[in-house]
Amino acid sequence: MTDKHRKDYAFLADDPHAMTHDEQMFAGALSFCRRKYARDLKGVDVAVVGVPFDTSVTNRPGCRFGPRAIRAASSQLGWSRAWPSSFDPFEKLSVVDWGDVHIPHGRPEQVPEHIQDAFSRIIWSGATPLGLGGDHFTTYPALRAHAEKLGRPISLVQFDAHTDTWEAENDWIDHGTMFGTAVREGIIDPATSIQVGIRTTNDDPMGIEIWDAVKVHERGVQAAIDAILARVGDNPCYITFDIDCLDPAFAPGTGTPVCGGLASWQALAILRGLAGIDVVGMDVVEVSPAYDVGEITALAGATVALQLLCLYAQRDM
Ligand SMILES: [Mn+2]
Repeated sequence: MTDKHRKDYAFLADDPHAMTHDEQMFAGALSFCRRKYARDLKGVDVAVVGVPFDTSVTNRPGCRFGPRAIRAASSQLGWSRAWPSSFDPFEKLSVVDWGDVHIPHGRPEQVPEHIQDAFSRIIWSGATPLGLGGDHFTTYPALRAHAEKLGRPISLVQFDAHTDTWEAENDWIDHGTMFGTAVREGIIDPATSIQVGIRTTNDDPMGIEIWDAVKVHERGVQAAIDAILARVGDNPCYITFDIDCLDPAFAPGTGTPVCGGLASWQALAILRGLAGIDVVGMDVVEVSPAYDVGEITALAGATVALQLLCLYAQRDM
């Protein structure tokens, strides 16, 4: 007799390489793209990890609920190949949902260490983390974990409205200063790093190349792709996508929205154009569901995350 209760692939999926297309997209536990939850990462290529932390935001909070919202929105992306890609990333990659990093309550000073430890566990197991924020500070301990494994500074490809390199003390827990700290600490290599979509003023970009949103709008998607590929070259890179890179029309649900940003189609086209880049880590951050409308932002976040998986699947091209 057929098992009538074989569904809910978040628990029961038996093949981390295959996407199942016969589960109702509104049902089941909220794993990323209906992937199975797993902490055993043997044979796993990518572990999706939520980082529900938002107390380093400078304006509107709420992106601690981002991982849930992205997982929920991602459930409708699992039924078909990631359009317009010519392959299914889940056939090329074994992908699981690792669950969320434990954020210690009442011990904010311990949060960076907790996040770094989770990313280190994933990285040293041989898998690659795909982080779902959380505010953008959460990228900093992830970068630390990667740089430690690489044994050298990592190249950063940052999609963002803000540079996040503003001046602060090194132990500042702040979503607007951590990339400045990362440059000073030798975690990021600024000479091979680039920021795309910027539309706030910062007099000291700390040696990182900036393609602000105006430049992307004026010169176009292909020019932005060329600039990123030229900047990063063959270096291993971390792609971080702050959802506020997108215009508030495409991503209203975020803490520090800025007008004049990229359309979601521009950002997705740029990501697609990076096929072959040596991506070793990636995240999507700053989705804040309380300010979202009709899940626009969560869906954008989930779609970007899926596009990052496609990119990861193409890194050997
Ligand atoms: Mn940011």
